[in-house]
Amino acid sequence: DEAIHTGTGTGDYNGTVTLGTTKSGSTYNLTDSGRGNHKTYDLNQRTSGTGTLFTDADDVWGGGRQSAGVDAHYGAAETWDFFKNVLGRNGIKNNGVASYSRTHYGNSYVNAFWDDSCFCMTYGDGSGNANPLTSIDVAAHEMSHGVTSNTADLNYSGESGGLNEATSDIFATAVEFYSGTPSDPGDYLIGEKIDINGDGTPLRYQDKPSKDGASKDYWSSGLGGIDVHYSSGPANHFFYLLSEGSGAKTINGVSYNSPTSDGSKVTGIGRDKAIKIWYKALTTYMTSTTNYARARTATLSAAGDLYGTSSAEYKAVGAAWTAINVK
Ligand code: ASN
Ligand code: ZN
Ligand code: CA
Repeated sequence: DEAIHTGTGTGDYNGTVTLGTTKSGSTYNLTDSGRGNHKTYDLNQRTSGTGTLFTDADDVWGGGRQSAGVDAHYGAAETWDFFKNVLGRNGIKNNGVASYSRTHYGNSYVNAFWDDSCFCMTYGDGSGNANPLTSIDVAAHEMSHGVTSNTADLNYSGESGGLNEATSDIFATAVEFYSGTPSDPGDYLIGEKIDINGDGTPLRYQDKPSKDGASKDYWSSGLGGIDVHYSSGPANHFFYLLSEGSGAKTINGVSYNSPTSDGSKVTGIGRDKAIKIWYKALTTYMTSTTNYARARTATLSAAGDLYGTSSAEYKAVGAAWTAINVK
């Protein structure tokens, strides 16, 4: 006697949200049958296995150990809905089959990750000033690694590794705007809720990636030699410029000021078109060895398919790559 239910949950980040749950006997559990039976588990500080499926007596979730489960389950659901409703993709493999989420990994673990071998996402609790790693942009980032693995499969080193990382950041931002809870409205910052530095700053900035002290704003010939979380910078910057344009802008209370390598001005085409172009490029034109130069070609091809090669959208794609020194 298993039945689909809609619970409510309050985690650390998204206010009170609805959750896809299942009733088994007299107990509810975090199994989302409307989204491929996505399940969310409590690893109980272990670092292997799946731990235990979260259960609850009254389908009202949150507090204590459940809060991370609520946020992880919600983040996976919103990411699933974004890919389905905005991009027409039915799950990570486009076959309706869900991954699963594991929370409370290890002790004071300040990271989250996607793993191809388990087809699952895993979240640490954070430590010190670093909050649990279960904010929606982090969840969407990790789940999007699964999409990349099952499409372009960009090699996780060199320039393709930077493009792989940027792809996860780009979808992370798109999902955060799509979901848009009052307590975590959309922004072009990655991991701003985690407070990993203890001073309120995010992990990464898409309008001007060098604000993190390590990421690059523009392509240069040495880019493939640095960590993929820093060589992602120019592609994140491309996405910001294509979406919002260069110069100063405030969105949902956050101020941005995005520069260009050559002083050119870029006019944005909006996030909705930019994300459709990136997704089509990722799923149609990019391969495991795509570098920045070929990413330019891939996104131009995608923009041509979607909007025509004479369109303002096509021209903006070229202008945004030129602005980050990919010509
Ligand atoms: N959170 C990191 C990422 O998704 C974990 C890692 O570096 N593998 O990129
Ligand atoms: Zn990543
Ligand atoms: Ca964010």
